[in-house]
This record gives sequence, structure tokens and C-alpha cells, in this order.
Amino acid sequence: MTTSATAAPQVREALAAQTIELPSWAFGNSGTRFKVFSTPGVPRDPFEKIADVAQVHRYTGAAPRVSLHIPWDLVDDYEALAAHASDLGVQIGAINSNLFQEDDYKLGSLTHPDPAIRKKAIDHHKQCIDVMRATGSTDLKLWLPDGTNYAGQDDIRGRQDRLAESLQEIYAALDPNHRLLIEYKFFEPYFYTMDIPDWGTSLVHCLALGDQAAVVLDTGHHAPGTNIEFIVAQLVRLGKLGAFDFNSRNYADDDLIVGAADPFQLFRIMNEIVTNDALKEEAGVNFMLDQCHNIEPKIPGQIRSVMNVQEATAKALIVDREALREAQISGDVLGANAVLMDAYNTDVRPLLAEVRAEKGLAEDPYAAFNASGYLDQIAAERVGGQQAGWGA
Ligand code: LRH
Ligand code: MN
Ligand code: MN
Repeated sequence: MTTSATAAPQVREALAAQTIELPSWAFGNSGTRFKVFSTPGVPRDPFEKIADVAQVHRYTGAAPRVSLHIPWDLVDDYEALAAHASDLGVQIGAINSNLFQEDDYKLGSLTHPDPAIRKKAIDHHKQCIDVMRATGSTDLKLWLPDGTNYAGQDDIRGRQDRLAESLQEIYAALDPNHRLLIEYKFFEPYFYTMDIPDWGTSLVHCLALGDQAAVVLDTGHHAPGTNIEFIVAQLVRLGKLGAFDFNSRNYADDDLIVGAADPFQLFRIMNEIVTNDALKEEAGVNFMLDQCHNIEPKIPGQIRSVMNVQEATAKALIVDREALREAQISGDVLGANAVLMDAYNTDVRPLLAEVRAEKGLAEDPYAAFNASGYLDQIAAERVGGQQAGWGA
């Protein structure tokens, strides 16, 4: 069995190189439709959110990018925001559009029967592309909240056709170094149809668009029991897994800390990533978090999330691939399963502590951050923190 002492240099290198992108909205106040709890020291603007992101990166060394959500992260000067990020050692990652908070979009946005509403939604994406140009971001992330609540409410096929046309216009506005990442979700905010409910629909639209379009897999957006690692394997096989939105779910789109509800599922997902050689940067998979921290402190919550992804990755990296292949080829069902379980049941925390120490980081980023006094400092300095856009 692999221990920290025997872990191969490639395993250490892969762990040292792994990066995870943080969502700006994880740092603002959030909650459910019942209550948004306020947190002392919560950021008052996107600049302060980025300062908090930089703390997660400072202690983990693994979170050098932040996704923005427009208009939650509206500022006058995006170049100044990007410069602020870079001064703090991080950079702007994916730009998320927002089609779910305007009355105009009640019956749809990119799928709306009225061309004027569709144009408004398309123009919003063109504004997001301008934000990408100003910040150096290369990923435009689109989650389509469109759908219907009742059979017969609208024409299912007609909505797909309108969606395909709208997406073409957005795609045509991209620069050559940009990607359009299309997310899916099986329910909510609509409960009869969603216009991009699953990876198949997202993939169909991506394939029609071209090489610059890829699928986003949000781990919270599947029906209970869905085999998510199968979807990962298939999308990687097709070169169409653009990104993850990591979080964990017990019931619905809970957006809890990744790896909290089902660490074994996270391991199985990372196992497909590792065995299909999709961990390296050239594979083009952006490992992002899409979470909120309603009752727990936010920066430690993000640090814990990064560590959970690192632990699942480490376990996937130490799988004895040769023994696994041999067991698979020889039809040794239980033997093959045992190889995976051996890796899953290994305590990789000492290995990760060593990898961090080699990078000059604290072995336990969570404890080191908590000891730093930063939470007390921002609680004293920041008054009147901002609602992240969630839950109200
Ligand atoms: C939708 C979603 C999508 C949004 C984010 C805030 O449920 O997962 O990624 O942009 O939440
Ligand atoms: Mn998401
Ligand atoms: Mn979601």
C-alpha cells in the first residue's frame, strides 16, 4: 500500500500543480429562501471578496483563480479589479452570466418566445465577454435557468431551436482564446422542463457550436443515484469536459462543501479524471467550486473544500493502475474493486502535508489560517457586508 514515504514523484508533482478555482459568491452572505444569516467581516464589494480569495490561496497554494458572477460582481473598472487580484497573487477565472434575476426572464431568456428578450439575454453575454477582455478571463460560463412548469406551456422543440440560435450568436462574439462553458441542471427554477436539463443536451449544443464550447458538470445538478463518474468518463473521452462546479448535495442543489456528503463519490470522480489523464492543464478541465457557506465561516469553508478536493485527488493518484488493469483483464471483479478501495482507504493527509511543506506552505492550511487572526481583523474593519446574490 502507498504511504507518504513511497508516493511516486509524479504523484507529488501532480498534487503540487493542482489548482482549484473559487467562486466569488462563496465569500458573501448566503442562505436559503427562509433566512440569510449575516457574517461579521463579510466582503462589502468584489475587491474585498478577492482579498478573501487570496487568503485561501495564501494558505493552500492551490486556489489561484476566482470566478466572477455578473452582475453580482459589478464594478466600474474591471481592469482595476484584475490588477487588484494580480497584486494579491490571484487572477480572474470564469465569468458567469446571470439570467435568473430579472422579471423579463420569467418565461425564458435565450429561449424566450419574444426575440427582444432573447436579444437582451444575448447582449448580457456580450457584456460578459467585454468583462473577460478587461480581466484576462478566458472562460464564459453559462447556466441556463430557462424552462417551463406545465405541460403545454411552451413548445419544447421550439425552445431548443431558439436556444441553438441564441447560443450561436454568443459563440460568434467570443475571441479565439475564449471558451463557452455550458452548464446543465435537471430541475429548478422550473419543475416540468428545463431547457438544458442534462449533459446530453449541453453536449448537443456544444457540438453544434464548435471546439470552443464545452460542458460544465455541476455535481449538485443530477437526480439522486446518478452515476456522475460515468458522465465524467464520457465527456473526457469526447474532449468536452470543460469544467466542474464542485459542491455536495444530500437532497437537491444544496451547494454544501465538496466531498462533505459523499467523499467516496468525489474520489470516484477524481479517479476518472486521473485514469483518463485529465488532471493536467492541457486537458482543459477547470476544477471550480460552486458553493455557499450559510452557517459556517466562509474562508475556512473554502479552505476545507480545497483540501477535500486535494485528498480525493491524492487517493485517485495513488491507485495501483497496473494491479487494477491486471485484475480487470483477468476478470477479477473483487480484486479490481479492492485495488480502488485500498487507495480510497489510505490516509493521504501526511502525503499532502509533505507536498505543502515542500512548497513552503503550512502543513495544515485550515489551522494556519485560523491562527492568523484574519477573521478578527476583517470583522473589525468591514462593516455592512454584502449579500452574495444567493437565497434572498
Ligand atoms: C445554478 C448554479 C449556476 C449558477 C450558480 C450560482 O444552480 O449552479 O452555476 O451560476 O449556481
Ligand atoms: Mn453551478
Ligand atoms: Mn447549482
